Amino acid sequence: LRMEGALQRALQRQEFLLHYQPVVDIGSGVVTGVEALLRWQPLDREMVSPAEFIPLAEETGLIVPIGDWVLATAMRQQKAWVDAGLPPVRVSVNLSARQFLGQDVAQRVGVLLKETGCDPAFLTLEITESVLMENPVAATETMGRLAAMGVQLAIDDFGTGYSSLASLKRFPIHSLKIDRSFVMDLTQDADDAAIVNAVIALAHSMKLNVIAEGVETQEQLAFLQQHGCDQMQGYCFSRPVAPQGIEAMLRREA
Ligand code: G
Ligand code: G
Ligand code: MN
Ligand code: NA
Repeated sequence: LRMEGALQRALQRQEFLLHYQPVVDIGSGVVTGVEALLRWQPLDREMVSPAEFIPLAEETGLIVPIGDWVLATAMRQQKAWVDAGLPPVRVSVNLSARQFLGQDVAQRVGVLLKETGCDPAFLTLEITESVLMENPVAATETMGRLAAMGVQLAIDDFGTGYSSLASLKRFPIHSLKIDRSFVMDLTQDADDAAIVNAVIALAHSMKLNVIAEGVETQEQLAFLQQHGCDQMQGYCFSRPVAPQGIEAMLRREA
């Protein structure tokens, strides 16, 4: 497989980078956090979207070293922003199935917290609903160890999988992220509006923070605001940007 070799070389050649998308408090409009999103910039070609290479990286297992690089880089960045005197910002990192279930991720995060000086209280790990439901018992155990270190946990793409309310209650999580597919047609589709409302109510009844993803329009934003959603991310506020772009936003707010 040519792509597999290319991905392997990309790590060695340091062709990966992270962009960060602001997560905004809906009430105040303040940037409270960022989500780290992987980018691949080959030397002499156009940027490759993670949608194109993450599935292959998952299949081949390369997602483990790549994901480890993402985790370490995002944690170092969080510390660098603190050291630069910027207002504290929560950094969220996506964990893949293999990273979360196939290795001792809690142990690895513990090592990286020491190595990077990242503040665990400002680190969130995002795990998709489907990954959690692949092995709810192991997931609960791993999440418990991460939560004990002070790291926060979020369920990503919420609503696209099938978590039971019982397991949702057992997971030591802090946030639910409403999948972009429900936000997209929120203002046209009554079913999507009902689903979003139900997820907000569910999250709040369990004392969880709720974040809407993929918010593109003022109408969607107004709906989410009216219905008590806590935070949002999406093109309507900002696309994912290079770290310097985040720094500029945080300086404007400081
Ligand atoms: O940023 P973008 O929309 O291109 O991301 C496409 C997909 O890749 C999304 O589903 C996103 O969750 C996933 N993704 C982006 N960065 C990472 C990462 O660092 N690790 C994992 N596992 N998935 C990521
Ligand atoms: O799976 P995950 O939620 O981690 O993926 C986030 C992906 O969604 C990223 O690839 C990011 O670039 C993309 N994204 C972020 N905001 C928006 C948005 O407002 N609209 C659309 N279409 N995509 C978005
Ligand atoms: Mn995510
Ligand atoms: Na998502």
